Amino acid sequence: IRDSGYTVATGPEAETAFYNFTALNIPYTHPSRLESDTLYLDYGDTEEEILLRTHTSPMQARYMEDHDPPVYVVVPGKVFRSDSVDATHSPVFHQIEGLAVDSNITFADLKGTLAEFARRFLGADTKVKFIPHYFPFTEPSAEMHAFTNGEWIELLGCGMVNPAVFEHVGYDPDQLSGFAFGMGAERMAMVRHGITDLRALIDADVRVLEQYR
Ligand code: 2U9
Repeated sequence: IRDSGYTVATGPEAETAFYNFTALNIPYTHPSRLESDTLYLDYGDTEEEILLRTHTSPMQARYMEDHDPPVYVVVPGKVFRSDSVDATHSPVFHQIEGLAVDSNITFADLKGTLAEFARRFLGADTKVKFIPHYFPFTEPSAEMHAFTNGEWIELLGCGMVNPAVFEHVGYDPDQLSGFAFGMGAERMAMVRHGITDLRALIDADVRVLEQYR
């Protein structure tokens, strides 16, 4: 992406349970694997059952299988959740996720990269803070919050890639480390432009769309 050194990769919206869940250290008993929380196209109780991806992360797993490290990749795309539409939720939305894997990646690289992203996205004087969180695919994990327009807001999730994920894609966790991050594209647009209802982005009212360049 422009001068950052990351390549952009895209992948399938219909995924297998292996890439959407298992490869990302989300076990069979995890609540998000239940039929009710995920939209299955071919429900089969196997790693090969087909579902609409709930995040773009399966593509980073595919990317690591197909490319030797180092990896610096960003994956944008459509994702699906069993949610009803309201001002801040949608069953279909977009994520932008990133992954950096190399021989000596540390949490300092994560902080520097994502702080620079916040400064470019929201303005040079933007402050950020990292708050501990939990994701199965990263350890440790955090939320990054940004101070903008006089208030702290949650911008994205991030963390150091869980060694269990490296095992699943055939990378050696003793030789490699990495960081990953994920954000909701609609949410980022809402934060940047002060949009309070996500539905403004999909109603296709030109009076709304004409306000944003
Ligand atoms: C691999 C390894 C690790 C991707 C990550 C997040 C944190 C995250 C959510 C934010 C709001 C998605 O849009 S949202 O609903 N995402 O917080 N995502 S780390 O970590 C990965 C991905 C792929 C192989």
